[in-house]
Amino acid sequence: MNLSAATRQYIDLEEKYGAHNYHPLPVVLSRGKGCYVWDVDGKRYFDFLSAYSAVNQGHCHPKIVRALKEQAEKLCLTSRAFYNDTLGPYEKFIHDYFGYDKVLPMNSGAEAVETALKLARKWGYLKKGIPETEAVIIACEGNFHGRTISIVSVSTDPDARADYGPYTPGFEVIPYNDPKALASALKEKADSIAGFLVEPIQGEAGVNVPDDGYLRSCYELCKKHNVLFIADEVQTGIARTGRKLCCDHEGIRPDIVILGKAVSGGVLPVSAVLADDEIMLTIQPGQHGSTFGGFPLACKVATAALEVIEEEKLAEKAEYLGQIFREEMKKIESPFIRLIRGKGLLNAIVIEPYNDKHAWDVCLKMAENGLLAKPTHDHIIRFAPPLVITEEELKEAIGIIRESIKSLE
Ligand code: IF1
Repeated sequence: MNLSAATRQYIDLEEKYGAHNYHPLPVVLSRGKGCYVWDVDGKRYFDFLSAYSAVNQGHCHPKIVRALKEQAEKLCLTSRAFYNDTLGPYEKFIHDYFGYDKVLPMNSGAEAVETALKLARKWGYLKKGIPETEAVIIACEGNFHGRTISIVSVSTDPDARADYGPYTPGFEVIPYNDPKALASALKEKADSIAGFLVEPIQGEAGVNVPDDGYLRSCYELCKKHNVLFIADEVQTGIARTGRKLCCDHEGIRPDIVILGKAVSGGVLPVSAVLADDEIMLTIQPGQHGSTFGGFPLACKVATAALEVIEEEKLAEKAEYLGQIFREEMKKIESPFIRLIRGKGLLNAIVIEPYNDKHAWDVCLKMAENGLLAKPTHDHIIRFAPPLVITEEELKEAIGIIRESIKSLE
C-alpha cells in the first residue's frame, strides 16, 4: 500500500510513543458516519469491523451523540458515593429491556466478565454451599473474554496468556461445542462447580458458530447440576447476530448475561452484568464496584443506544442482511475462500492461502478498494458491518470484497 505523508506521520507517532500491543492495518481514520469511516486523506471506507461489534448502531449516531452532549453539559460523574438522577432510571430501563431483576454496571467488557466470575463464586459459596476456596468455573477452549490476569488464566491462546503467570486458580477448560465434555466435567465434581462461562459464538476464535442446540444442551446440564450458565454476550449481544441476545436463538435465558461494546453504540466504554436477585444480591455494599461504573454519561448514552436498536429494528435487519451476505459470498468462486460462516451480521470467511497471498493481503487489497476488515488467527477474516448498513450498501460492499479477492488470484 502507498501511504500518504499524513498517514505515515500518524503511524510513526504511534510507533514511537505508544506501546506496541497492536498491529493495525495501515489506515489512519479521522471521521465516521453510519457504516462509513474516512481516513486523514479524505478517502471513504465501509467499516466491516465496527470496532469489534461495538458500533452496531453506526458511527456517531445522532441520537446517541445528542444524549452524550446533553448529559455532558449537566453532570458527568458523581461516583457511587452519592445517588444521582440517571442511574436509577437507567437500571429500570435495563430491567424492562432485558427482563432481569437487576443490573450491575461496569465499563469494559473484561470488567464485566470479572464481575460475573465474582458473582458466580459468591453465589457458589453463599447459595450453593461450595466449601470455601473450592469454587470452579468452567470455560471453553478457544475462548476470548478479555485481558485481565484472571481472564487470561482461562485463555488457551498463547498470545493472550504467555508470560502473564502466575495464573488465577479455580478454572477448568473443556472443548467448545461439545455438550458431552460439559456433562462429564459436571458429573465429576458438580458440587464444586459454580458456573459455566461461554460465548454463544466464539468471536476471536474466528466466528466459531456452535451446532444448533449446543447452548440449550449446556443450559439444561447446568440446570440439572445447579451450576450457573454465564453467557458472554459482549460481542454477540445487542442485535449483532439477528436477536437482541444471541442466546435468544435457542430460547434460553442465561443465569448471568455479560454485555459490553454496543451497549453504548461505541460512544463510551459501557458494560453491564445482568442477573436475578438470588445471584445479584450476594454482593453487598463495599464488596465490588468501579469509579465510573454506571456514571451519568454512560446511563444516558446507553439508554439512547439501546433505544436505537429497537427504533431501527436492528436485530431484524441483522438477521435479514446476514442471510443476503452469506448467500452472496457463497456465490464467489475463488481458491482463496475455504468456508463462510456466521449468524446475523457476525460473519467470517476462512482463507486458503494462494499464490503466497494470505488473509492479511486480502485485507490490504480490500482497504485499497475502500473496505476495512481485519484478519484473526492469520487465516480468518471477520465481516461485521454496522447494523445500520442498507441492503444496497451491503451489496456494494460485497462487490468490493469480490473484486478484491478476484484481483489477487
Ligand atoms: C482486544 C478479539 C473481538 C469479547 C468477549 C469480552 C471481551 C471481548 C466475547 C472484553 C473483547 C475484543 C477486545 C479487543 C479485540 C476484541 C476481539 F478479537 F480479541 F476477540 F472483538 F473479537 N468478551 N473483544 O470479544 O471486552 O474488555 O475489550 O471491552 O482486546 O484487542 P473489553
